[in-house]
Amino acid sequence: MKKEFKISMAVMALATVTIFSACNNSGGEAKTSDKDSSKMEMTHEGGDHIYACPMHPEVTGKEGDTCPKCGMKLEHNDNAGAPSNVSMQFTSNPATPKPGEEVTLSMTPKIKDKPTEQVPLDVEHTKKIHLIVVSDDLSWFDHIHPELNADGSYSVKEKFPAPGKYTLFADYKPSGANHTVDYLNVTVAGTVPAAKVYGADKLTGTAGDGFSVSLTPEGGKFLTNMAMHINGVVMLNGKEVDVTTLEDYLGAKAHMVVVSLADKKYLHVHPSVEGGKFDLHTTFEKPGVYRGWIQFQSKGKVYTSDFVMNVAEGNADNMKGMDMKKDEHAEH
Ligand SMILES: [Cu+2]
Repeated sequence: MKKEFKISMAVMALATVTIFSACNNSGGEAKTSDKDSSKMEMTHEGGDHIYACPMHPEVTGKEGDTCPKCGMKLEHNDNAGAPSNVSMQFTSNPATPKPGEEVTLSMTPKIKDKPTEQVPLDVEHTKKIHLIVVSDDLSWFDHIHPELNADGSYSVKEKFPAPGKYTLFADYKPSGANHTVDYLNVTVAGTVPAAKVYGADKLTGTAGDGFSVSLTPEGGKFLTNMAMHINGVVMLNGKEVDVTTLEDYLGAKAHMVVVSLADKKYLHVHPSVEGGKFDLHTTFEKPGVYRGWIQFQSKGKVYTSDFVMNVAEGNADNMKGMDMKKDEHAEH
């Protein structure tokens, strides 16, 4: 976090300079400790298959294990745990755009200490880079996909609506290495408008054309220190939609991103489908205000619903209640 902060300060101060982001965030999560990675290597040398969480590749284990961070079943993955030495060399042109001005965002994956080497990226969810863009107060969100150019860079055009700082999460996977999220910044010129202030949870988000999505955290509240399950129901004109009837968007029935307001921590939430509803799992590491955006597709059109979640510190008292609910659920 300290490094990211330094980089964002540098971007603000030297917005015209290309910033080589030196920090690698594996899925925005804490780095694998040396102890864990040596354990992983030994397992690999022993000829056993490695199982890793699809969303948190640093979490490895054996077949049948589940990820303590999100509750997903670990999947066979021989690449799991391979450290990513890759980060995005990023430029925006113009470097300090005006509100509403078209900006070209360019990024090139670079291997540390090998600046001339081209870095192939795997296609994930039908794209090589998912770029999530949010305003500093998280009142504005966009999800775009830079496309590969002949020179090995990826670029995409964007228009930022208002002055102020924007955080860009470049979500990608170098071939043979870990899933990576780089945190980039663009500062838009002008007087920054007052930041949006958030109050209570907003768990129903309208999406246009009569669509809305409602979230319900299992156990009734959002807490840290536990794998959260959140139910997501899609409604169309007041009637529940079986989410299996939605079209695939980027190779899945929905995509969800959650970002913390205070430190812009990026959580890619994996929505699985259960009984015609979404079952979203994630882990909140710190208490505070989070915003979420879920995106899905119907009749060729992409819809976005947005949410406000107030996450409390999970402690012995409030988690006890959650466990009871969980047990009830398990007995069904
Ligand atoms: Cu994407």
